[in-house]
Amino acid sequence: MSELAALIFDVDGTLADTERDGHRVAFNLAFREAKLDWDWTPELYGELLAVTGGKERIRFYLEKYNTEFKKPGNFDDFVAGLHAAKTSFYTKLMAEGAIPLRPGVERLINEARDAGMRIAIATTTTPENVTALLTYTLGADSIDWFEVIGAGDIVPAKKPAPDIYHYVMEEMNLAPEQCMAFEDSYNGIRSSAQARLTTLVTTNGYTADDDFSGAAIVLDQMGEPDAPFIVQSGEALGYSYVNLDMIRALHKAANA
Ligand code: XBP
Ligand code: MG
Repeated sequence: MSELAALIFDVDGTLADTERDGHRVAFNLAFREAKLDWDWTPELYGELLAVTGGKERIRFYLEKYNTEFKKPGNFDDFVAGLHAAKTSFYTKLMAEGAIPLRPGVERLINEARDAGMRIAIATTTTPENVTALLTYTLGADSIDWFEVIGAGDIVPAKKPAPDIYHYVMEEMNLAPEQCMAFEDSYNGIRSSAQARLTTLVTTNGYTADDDFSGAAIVLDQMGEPDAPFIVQSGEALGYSYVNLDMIRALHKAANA
């Protein structure tokens, strides 16, 4: 059996609850700036999350929810421009400290670093967004803690395709059985499971009812010593908050 060598984290929904009060708000600010009357409500945004990637999500919205909109001739540039504005608004929101890390995330990352465990990121979001979130939560130095930050358009096929996990593992020269993935959504678990990774899921408001088949365990959060997680499916092996011992035990059970 392979020993656990690395933790690979998804970002949105896993490290921080960024979708409703971060990405969604930034999209709406970009729409307003472009004089578009589009309004992505929290409910509508939950449906738009079916598609990963901001540019892809804008296209999906126009194809499915706003078919009356007359697309400009230079449609690709139009989408790219809107999305660039959205990224700028999003990173400003992060700089204002709009979104904290989820419970247990900072503790687990620190524990992993202290133990010499390798850490990396596999996300569909734009690289600048990852840098901004890390900088304004863990500090600018934290960007270098992650050996690989696989993000955005670095792979053409975003989650649920497994490509971003393949990219990260290839960069780290690791096999799936040496890694543990952390995800929060249906598209996320599809991606990590297809890459044959043992995956710990923490759900959030948008993903609580998702299908997490293939996950080693599904929790409501990582939890803290004084604020235990709730198990949604799987076996917590006697643990009440996620720490490195629990991750090693889950990894061992899944890869036995
Ligand atoms: C979440 C996503 C992203 C963000 C928006 O990815 O699907 O598209 O919602 O970011 P993950 P961009 O959970 O894998 O981190 O607008 O930069 O694409
Ligand atoms: Mg996610």
